[in-house]
Amino acid sequence: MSVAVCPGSFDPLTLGHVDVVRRARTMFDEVVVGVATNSAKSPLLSADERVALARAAFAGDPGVRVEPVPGLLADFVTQVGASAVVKGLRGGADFDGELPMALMNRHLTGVETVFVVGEPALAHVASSLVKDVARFGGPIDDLVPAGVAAAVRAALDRSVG
Ligand code: COD
Repeated sequence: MSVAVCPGSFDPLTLGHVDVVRRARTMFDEVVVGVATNSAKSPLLSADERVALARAAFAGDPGVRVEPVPGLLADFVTQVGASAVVKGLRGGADFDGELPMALMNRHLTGVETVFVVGEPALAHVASSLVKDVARFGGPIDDLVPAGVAAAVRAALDRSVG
């Protein structure tokens, strides 16, 4: 059985992420969505919230499961028996950021990274922009799976709180 890991910080999960995971699932028998820590970012949502929201979003997708990544992604990929990491690209800037990570993950464990081109209609959808729109009271419900917008608003309320 072919297994791939789709990792991200998913802070929050967006429809862009969902699109990438579903495209990965067309190529692999099982996709493990790995909710990881990006040490360059300070998350708004807790790891538990990000895992719970992703589990709800993919509850109806056979062959997709969601797990926390406790440490190094390369170790997690080995632990779940995946043959590849799948990442999504919106454009050249994404590739520039992803290339060093792909090379480092291959250096660490030999795992290959496969890039999929995301849906162009979602190319503007980024977690950082979604949080920024929500922070200033804009609508984000059509950019994220059900339940995510409310969780983002609640976390923003807590953070100013
Ligand atoms: N269309 C297409 N792709 C998209 C879209 C969209 N609209 N939105 C997001 N994506 C893609 C991104 O390009 C990325 O590939 C993926 O979705 C996840 O995005 P984010 O922003 O949720 O996640 P990142 O980039 O913060 O994830 C970085 C990791 C958490 C994966 C990385 O830091 C990591 O592996 N951390 C674990 C510790 C580790 O191993 N560190 C060393 C890494 S070499």
